Amino acid sequence: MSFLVALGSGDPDPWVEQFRALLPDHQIVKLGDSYDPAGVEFAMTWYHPPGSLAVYPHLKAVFSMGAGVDHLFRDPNLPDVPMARVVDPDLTNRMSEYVVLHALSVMRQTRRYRDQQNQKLWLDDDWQPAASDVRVGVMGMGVLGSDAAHKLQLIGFDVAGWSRSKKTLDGIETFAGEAELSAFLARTDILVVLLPLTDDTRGIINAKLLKSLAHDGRVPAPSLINAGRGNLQIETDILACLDDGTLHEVVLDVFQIEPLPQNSPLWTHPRVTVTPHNASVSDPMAVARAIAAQVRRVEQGEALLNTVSRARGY
Ligand code: NDP
Ligand code: OXD
Repeated sequence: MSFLVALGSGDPDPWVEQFRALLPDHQIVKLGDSYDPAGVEFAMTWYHPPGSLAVYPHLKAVFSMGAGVDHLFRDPNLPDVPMARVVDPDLTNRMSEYVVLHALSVMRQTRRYRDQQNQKLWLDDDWQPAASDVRVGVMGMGVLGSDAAHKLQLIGFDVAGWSRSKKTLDGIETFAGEAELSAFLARTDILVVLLPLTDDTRGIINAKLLKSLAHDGRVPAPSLINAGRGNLQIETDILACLDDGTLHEVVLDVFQIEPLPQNSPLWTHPRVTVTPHNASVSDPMAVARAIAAQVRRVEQGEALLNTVSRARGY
């Protein structure tokens, strides 16, 4: 029986080596090797070439190498087998670090003070809101969003979350679905986006949504942090909202096109922070161990963990 490493980009060899150590009773192969398709029972993918998983008659499960699974649904010939994604405490912690870092940085105006320092400018200015006065709204209250919300709450922010289904969380106001979206946005000074990219969420961060954030004078204007997926956002709308005062500051880890093209105005906008899709990088060893454990579960007749729903797209 074989385990296939199906990467559309990046070097598969370190993965092949790890899976050889973790699953010594399996033949570990990668796309392009010569092997018997009938022997392939499991595949790990990251942006596999569309159609490339459709040729394995005995495939039992597909594993996304990352937490996000939008790359799977690019493939119209995705095999009809159970799929799972990565949930890993290390990945979750790193994302929360990113979110807390940038929420604090926006609130404490580090960008402005850096500029003032560059100009040797000492201004008498004691407007510094307390975290409890700043309302953070987390869009996407799944594994990553709920951990980030909890850690933002520990810092003292006034935190709310929005998801598809209603959640009950201690001290965090929760909103669900389309019907409660406007109320969620209207109480948000810093919007943190940790949604998956699906048919329902594509382009959701647009001018209409950004104009619905709190504009009630609590902060100069609301700010945006997106570490979910680039195609959740309309970048021309974000730039226009920065320039017309709808938005104060923007932190983006993900972009409509990655790598971010050299001619994107986001690179040089004075109130935009760009990070290269590394808000939370997966530790390859932890990911490989988690996937190997999932293979063992299937082989022992146990249910897969962290499954992906085809109907929901995440
Ligand atoms: P989860 O599947 O655990 O959570 C997704 C959340 O989004 C859930 O709360 C879900 O609601 C909510 N959601 C989905 N669709 C909608 C919708 N239409 N309306 C409202 N809420 C919706 O995912 P994770 O938290 O593990 O990861 C989130 C995303 O983060 C990944 O999909 C990936 O794109 C991104 N990511 C980015 C990384 C980076 O380095 N930048 C690293 C890792 C992941 P419900 O709870 O009701 O199901
Ligand atoms: C992921 C990512 O989805 O790195 O894991 O973006």
